[in-house]
Amino acid sequence: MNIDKIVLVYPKRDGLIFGRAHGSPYTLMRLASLVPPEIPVEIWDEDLHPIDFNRVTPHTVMGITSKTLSIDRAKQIASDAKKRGATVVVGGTHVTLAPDDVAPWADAIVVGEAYRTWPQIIHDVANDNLQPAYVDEEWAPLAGVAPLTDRVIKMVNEKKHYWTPYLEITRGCPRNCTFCTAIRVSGKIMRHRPIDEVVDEIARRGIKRFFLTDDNFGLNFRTDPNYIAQLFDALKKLPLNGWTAQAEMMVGEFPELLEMARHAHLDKFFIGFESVNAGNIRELGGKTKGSQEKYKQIINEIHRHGIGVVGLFVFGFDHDTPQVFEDTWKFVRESELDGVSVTILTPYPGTPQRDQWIAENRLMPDTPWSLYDTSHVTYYPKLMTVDQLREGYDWMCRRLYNPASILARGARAMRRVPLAKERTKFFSTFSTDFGYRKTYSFRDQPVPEYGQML
Ligand code: B12
Ligand code: SF4
Repeated sequence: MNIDKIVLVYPKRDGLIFGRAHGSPYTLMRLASLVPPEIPVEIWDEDLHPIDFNRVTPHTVMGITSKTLSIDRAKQIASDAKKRGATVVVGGTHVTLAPDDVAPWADAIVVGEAYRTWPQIIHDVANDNLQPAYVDEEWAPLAGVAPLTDRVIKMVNEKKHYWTPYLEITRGCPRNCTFCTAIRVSGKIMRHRPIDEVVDEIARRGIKRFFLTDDNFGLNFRTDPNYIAQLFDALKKLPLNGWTAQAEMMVGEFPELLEMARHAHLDKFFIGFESVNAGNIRELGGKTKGSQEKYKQIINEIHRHGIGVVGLFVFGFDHDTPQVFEDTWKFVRESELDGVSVTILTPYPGTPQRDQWIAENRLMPDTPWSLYDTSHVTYYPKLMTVDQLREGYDWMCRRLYNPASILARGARAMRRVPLAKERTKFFSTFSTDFGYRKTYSFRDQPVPEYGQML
């Protein structure tokens, strides 16, 4: 087939916040960079603009990225594009976790990573030889893989259209917490991008602040401190305003690296404490033991190095009773956290948690995938009723994300910021909690029908 253009689609959910979308379409930027220069490529982010199906032709290849909560929208987009004769390829998290769910309605599915399969797909389409499925779960080294091209950087114009640029430095997590998809989406082996490639990408994108896509950047403090030290040395020299990484709490045990992190402009860790209930340790992959005193010590230690901490908590584990909400709220009030994310445990396909609950017949029947957004209850909890979990979660969110609470936490966090940096840190100090407030707002909305999404 003669390809007239390749379009890469990010299905809508979040829309715009003050005229810009939440975060840059980093996955699609990396994939677009693999498209040979002679083929036109475009990124259609449905959070920015409605899809113009009039521009879809029988010579269009459409690649759609998928999360579980947006897979129904992806299916509708695929159906409309196929009516216009396009070839539709679907990749990403949901396909990787549940390929059989997508295979019936896509021309091709892409399971696992696509750094090698995506160029092959483009080649196969051009030669009328598209296969129904492409799988890459080898977790190959990241060196030299899909550097962002200048064509893509210019086309996306992150500064104009997006609040948060994303960046990948490492990939993978060996922990295998029962509820998490990381091991299947990013692999069990922790892999690193070469530092010079990371530095080059930041410089060419001209970004001053970013959020790492790495599932567990912090684990590298223990497993590969030399890489981390070299990375921090390199980032220290860049004119950055700040950056954020996901980590587990043991980063607090590495004071020298924390000090280097601060000089490398890292200003916020998202830390998965997951639960204040020590009964849940089996589910947490050995990374935390539910000890609140230990959590507080770690938060203090990280603060001591001038780095903020956003605490992530999940509700609805099998040892949780309604008491978990009070306990978490008390912990949040006492702990000086700079931001808080609370989610309802969600049995995503491909996780040990889902397998267990299927075996125990505890998944709610007929739950649409769009409710797999971590703020809806999709299963029958063990030690509370569905209503208790739902109402406890609402109670918690109302306390955490009311403007007064957000301002109080933000003001406390600002007190730790040196005067000279207050202007550049102001936005990031408050934006995390306000972002979670917006995410929680989906809780009250009815499930949209396909046609209502735009
Ligand atoms: C960045 C990120 C976000 C950003 C997204 C910004 C954006 N515009 O993309 C933000 C913060 C907004 C976000 C929000 C949410 N996220 Co999120 N997010 C991630 C994260 C950390 C990184 C994804 C990423 O960019 N990776 C780097 C890129 C380069 O790789 P990649 O995406 O894995 O893509 C590769 C392959 O999957 C494949 N591929 C992907 N798409 C396609 C498409 C085609 C056509 C092809 C060929 C290949 C292909 O090729 C790529 C290269 O190999 C992942 C965890 C992770 N590490 O994967 C979670 C993750 C995707 N998010 C998740 C969740 C649950 C959410 C939220 C529901 C959280 C919440 N409580 O609100 C929301 C949903 C919002 C929404 N509208 O979708 C889950 C998804 C689970 C699932 N089954 O769907 C993940 C896996 C985290 C987890 N471990 O549970 N998220
Ligand atoms: S440590 Fe974090 S990224 Fe790793 S498996 Fe557990 S929840 Fe997922």
